[in-house]
Amino acid sequence: MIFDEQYAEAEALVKGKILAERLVRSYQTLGELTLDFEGLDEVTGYRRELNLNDAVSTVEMEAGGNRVKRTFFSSAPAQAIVGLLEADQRGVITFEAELSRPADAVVEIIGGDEFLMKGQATQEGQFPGVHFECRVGIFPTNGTLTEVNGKLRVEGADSVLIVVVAGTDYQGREPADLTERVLARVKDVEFPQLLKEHITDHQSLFNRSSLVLGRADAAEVPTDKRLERVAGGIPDPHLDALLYHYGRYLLISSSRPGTIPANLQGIWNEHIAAPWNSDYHININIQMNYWPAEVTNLSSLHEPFFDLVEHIRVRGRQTAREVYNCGGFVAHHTTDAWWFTRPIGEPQWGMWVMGGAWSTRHLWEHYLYTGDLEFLRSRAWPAMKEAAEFFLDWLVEDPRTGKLVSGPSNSPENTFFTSDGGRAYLSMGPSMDQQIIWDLYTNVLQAAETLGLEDEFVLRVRNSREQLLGPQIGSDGRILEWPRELKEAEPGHRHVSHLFALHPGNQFNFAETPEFVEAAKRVLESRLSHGGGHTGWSRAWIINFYARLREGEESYKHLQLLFEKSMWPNLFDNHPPFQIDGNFGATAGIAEMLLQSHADEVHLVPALPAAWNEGHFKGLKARGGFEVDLEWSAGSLTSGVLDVVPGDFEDRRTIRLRFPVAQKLMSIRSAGEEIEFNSPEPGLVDAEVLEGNSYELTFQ
Ligand code: FUC
Repeated sequence: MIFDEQYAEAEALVKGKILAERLVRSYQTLGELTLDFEGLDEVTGYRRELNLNDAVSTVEMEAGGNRVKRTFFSSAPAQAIVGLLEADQRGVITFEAELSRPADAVVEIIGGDEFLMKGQATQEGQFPGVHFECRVGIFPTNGTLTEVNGKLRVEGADSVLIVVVAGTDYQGREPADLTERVLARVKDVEFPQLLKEHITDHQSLFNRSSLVLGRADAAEVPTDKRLERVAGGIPDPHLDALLYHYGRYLLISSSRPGTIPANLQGIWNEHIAAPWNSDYHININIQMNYWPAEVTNLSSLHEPFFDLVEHIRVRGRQTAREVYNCGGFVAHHTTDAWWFTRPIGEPQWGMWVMGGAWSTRHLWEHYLYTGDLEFLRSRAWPAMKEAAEFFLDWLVEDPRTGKLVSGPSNSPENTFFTSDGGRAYLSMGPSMDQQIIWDLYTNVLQAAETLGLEDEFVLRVRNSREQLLGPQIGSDGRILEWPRELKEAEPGHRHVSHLFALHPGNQFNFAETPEFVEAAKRVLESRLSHGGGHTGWSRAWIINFYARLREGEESYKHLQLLFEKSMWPNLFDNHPPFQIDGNFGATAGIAEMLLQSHADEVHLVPALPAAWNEGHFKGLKARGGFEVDLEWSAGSLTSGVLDVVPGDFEDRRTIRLRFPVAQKLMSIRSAGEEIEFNSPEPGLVDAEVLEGNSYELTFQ
C-alpha cells in the first residue's frame, strides 16, 4: 500500500494488526523524607553546594546565632544515602522527620529511631509491581528522640546522623533482608569513615578525566546567576566545563555495573506516574544517555546498557517471530524495566523496528575504545549478529528500484504531507532506518573480520548491504528524510533522524562522503531556521552534529542556547519537563568538540570555539585504544600526552593524528626519545606507537 501511496490505509492496517496497547510501567519515586526544622526563622549566609569532585552535597547557613551545616551523599560502597546535621553550638538541633509516599505504602516507626516503609508499587491500584522496603535511621548525638504522630522528633541534639536504605524484590532480591543488613552495618561505622569510602569510590571514576576552561573564581557566583548571565550573552567557559563534569557525575551516580541503566530521568524521578513513565525510550534517549560513557573514560558505567541489550534480546526474539515472522531480535521505540519489545501506541512512534539495532552499536563502540576481544566475541558479536539477522528477513525490495528498504516505518515521530494534502508517518525506507541498518551491517562486517569469521551469514550481510537503499540528496541540497522527496509537516522537528549517519554514526564523513556532509549541514540549517532544537536533548544532539561538522562556533552557540532555554538552575536538562538525556548529550558534545576518533584518525580539537581559547583536558579516550591529554593557549595547541592503552589491539599500531592546519607537530617523545613521524599534509601526522607507552606531543 505504501509503495502505491495508500498511506492512510497502510496506517490503519498497522494500527489494527501490529500495534499493541500501552504496556509501559512507570518507574516510580520511592518516597519523601521531610525534615521540618525549628529555630530557622532568621537565616543568613545560606549556601547550598554540590561538590562534583567529592559527590557531596552541603547546605550551610547562620541561624539563631548558630552556624548550621548539613552534609549528604549517596554512597555506592555503603549502599545508603548518608546525612549529617551539625551546628557549631551543642544541643541546638531540633526538627521533626517524616517519611511518606503518595501511594501504595505503609510507614511505621520501629525501635524508636527508625522508619520502616513497606509496600508494593502499582499503577493506580492496578498492575502490581515490585515489593519495596525503605528504612530511615535517625541517630542523634545527645538531645532527645521521641515519636510524635507518626513522626520522629529530635530535640536539642548536638548532631544527627541520618541513614536511608532501600530495596525491592526486583529480579528476585530480598528487600527486607537487604535493608536491615545495610542499615545495621552503616550505623556502626563512623561518619568520617563513610565519607572517606564514598569519596574514594567516586573519585576512582570521576578523576579519570578533567577539563579546565575559564577561571575557577567564576564558581563563586551561584549557578542560577551564572545561567542568567549566559542568557544575557556573557560566556562563562568555566560553566561549560562544569556541565561536562556534571554529566560525568550524573552517570557515575546513576549507572553502576549491576544496576538497571539510567532512564529518562536518570534515577531522579520524583513522580509516581512519571512523564513518559521515566522509561527507556530507545529511539534516541537512552542512547544519548550513554554517548559520554566511553569517550569521557567511564567505560565500566556503560555496562547496565549492555545488560539492557541482553534483556531485550530475549523478548525481542519472540517479538520478531510472532509479529513479523522474522529471525533475529527486534525492539521498538521504547521499553521499561520488564524489557518488553512489542510495538505499541501510535504508528508515529510505535511502528519503528530500530531500537534494538541502534542499541547494539554501543557494544561495538565499547570494543573500539577498549580493544577487549573477549567482550567482542562473547557479548557484542552475538547481539549485533542477532540484530542483523532480523533485517536479513525484514527488508524488502522496492519494486520501482530493486533496492532493499525497511518498512513500514516512521522517521522518528515526524510527519510528511501526502500528495492529496493529508499527513502521514509511514514510508518504505525512511532514511534513519536505512542508515542504522547500514551502520549495523558495516559494524558486523568489521567485527567478523576482526574475529576471523566468514560464513553464510557474513556473506548475506555483505550482499544485503550492497543492495540497501543509500542516502539521497534532495533538489534543495538536503539529505532526504524519507525515501522520496516529501514535504515535512513539521520542518523544525526535534528529531533530526536522517543525520544519524553524521552522528552517532559515521557513514557521513569528510574523507569518504563530503557531499553528504555538506547536505547534512543543509538539513541542520533548515531544521534550525524552523525552530528546531527546542527540546533539551534535541539541542544537545545539535551540539554533537556541529562538532562532527567541525564547526566549533556553531556547537558553542547551541551549548549556550541549551543553558539559556533548556536548563534548570541545578543544571538538570529541561525537555521540558526535566529529562536527563540533554545532560548526557551535552557532555558528549563537549567531548566531541575537543576530540574525535570516528574516522580512523584521532582528531585533536576539531571544533574549538573562540570562547575556549585557553584550556586543557585530561583523560579523553579515542577509538583504537588511546587516551589523550591536551593543552592549548591563545587558541593554539601547545602540548599533549598520548597514552597507548593496553587492549587486544596490535602492540605496534599506526596512529593518524589530525590537528588544526595552522599548526605544526614539533615532536613526539617517549621516555625522552624522539619518535619519527610522517606528515602527508599540513595538520596530519602518521606515527607508529607501542602499546603501554606514553608519548609527549609538542606543537607550534
Ligand atoms: C522521544 C522524544 C520526546 C521525548 C520522549 C521521551 O520520543 O520524541 O521528545 O523525549 O522521547
